Amino acid sequence: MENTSERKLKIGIVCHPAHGGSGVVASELGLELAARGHHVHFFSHTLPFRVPNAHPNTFFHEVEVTSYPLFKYPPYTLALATKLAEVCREHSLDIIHVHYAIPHAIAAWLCTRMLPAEQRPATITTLHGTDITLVGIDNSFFEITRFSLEKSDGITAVSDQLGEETRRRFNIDNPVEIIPNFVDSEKFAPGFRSEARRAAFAGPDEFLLGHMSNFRPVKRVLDVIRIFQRVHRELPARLLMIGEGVDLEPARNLAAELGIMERVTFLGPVDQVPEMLSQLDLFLLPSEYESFGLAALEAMSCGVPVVASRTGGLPEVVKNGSCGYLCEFANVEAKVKAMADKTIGLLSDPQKTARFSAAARERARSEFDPGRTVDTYESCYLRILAKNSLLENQGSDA
Ligand code: GMT
Repeated sequence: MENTSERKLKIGIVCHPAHGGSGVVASELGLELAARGHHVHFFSHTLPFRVPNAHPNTFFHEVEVTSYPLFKYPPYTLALATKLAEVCREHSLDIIHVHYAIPHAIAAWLCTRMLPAEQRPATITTLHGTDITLVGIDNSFFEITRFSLEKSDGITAVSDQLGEETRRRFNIDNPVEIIPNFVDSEKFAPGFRSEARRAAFAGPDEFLLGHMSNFRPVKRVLDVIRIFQRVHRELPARLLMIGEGVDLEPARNLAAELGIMERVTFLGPVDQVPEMLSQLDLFLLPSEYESFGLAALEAMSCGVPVVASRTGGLPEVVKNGSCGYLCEFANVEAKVKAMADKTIGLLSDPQKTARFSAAARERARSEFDPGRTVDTYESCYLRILAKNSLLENQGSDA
């Protein structure tokens, strides 16, 4: 196998740029690849929030969609395919790596159809979760998602569970390679914990619980409030809510209704994620589904134990009983109670909390190392490029 460091690639990375796991993974991966000397071209309608404005070896291509009164829904997918083809022509991209299948995988395929064979990049689709489990299986998207996966030269998924789910629901012939997400444990470190920062959210004798997400219904943000209410009845505690989304207002309203509003800080989306996460004593993630749970991993890397739902790929990230607890989702009331009980039990035992905190940090550091993950993506790229060039040669020989 070719040594990955020998060949510098031109890689297009397509993602949803807003605060959300798939955009974070795409951005962090792109920055790691750029640090290894590859040329990384990001494509989106807005600069992804973790990508700095000017950064060595990275380029940003804004996808602009012309609106016209005829269009109720301006066709972003077509504008993206056009931008991809334009940049492929200009920069001879080797690879287009799309994150989140919809609508990126079909845009990548359209782009390859617009180019002559010798200019066509290889296409790789990384599945992140609801592109398979929710949006992708919806009738309006199922066929096109299946088709675009079959047309991708490579498919990866962020957890074993998501890989299984993809095979089960889409019955595709292409293999799905599992490449779990990663965290930079130097950036997401407990060292950011400071009395001064923490004092903005909780007193010295109060526990600080936290949650971070895009506040979509699948995250069960209202359950975070309900769990916290139970915890706060037993322990002096405060809650820090990071992020925004459709369930932000309902979460505020519920906190007010339950009379705990002054104990909860709604911080909105923040850029200094490690600085905030490392102030927490415990991270809550009661989601209905998580293909992976990157926010939980980032909290663990900051030395914060996690109490989460036993769902999707979360058991591959959070080890139950050592760096956190996982609770069944089947019955919401029971889950809320179980998660509150686990939180109270853990925080009431300072030695256990310290053990869990150290184990969480150690697991994040040793099992989800960026270097190893980026090596795997590089090998995946080279293998697909080699396969495509073999097929091309066979085609020209025939
Ligand atoms: O599927 C989504 O909701 C979108 C996506 C995102 O952009 O936030 O989240 C998914 O991808 C993350 C990164 O791989 C995973 O950590 C999240 O678990 C996953 N979300 C869900 O599966 C609900």
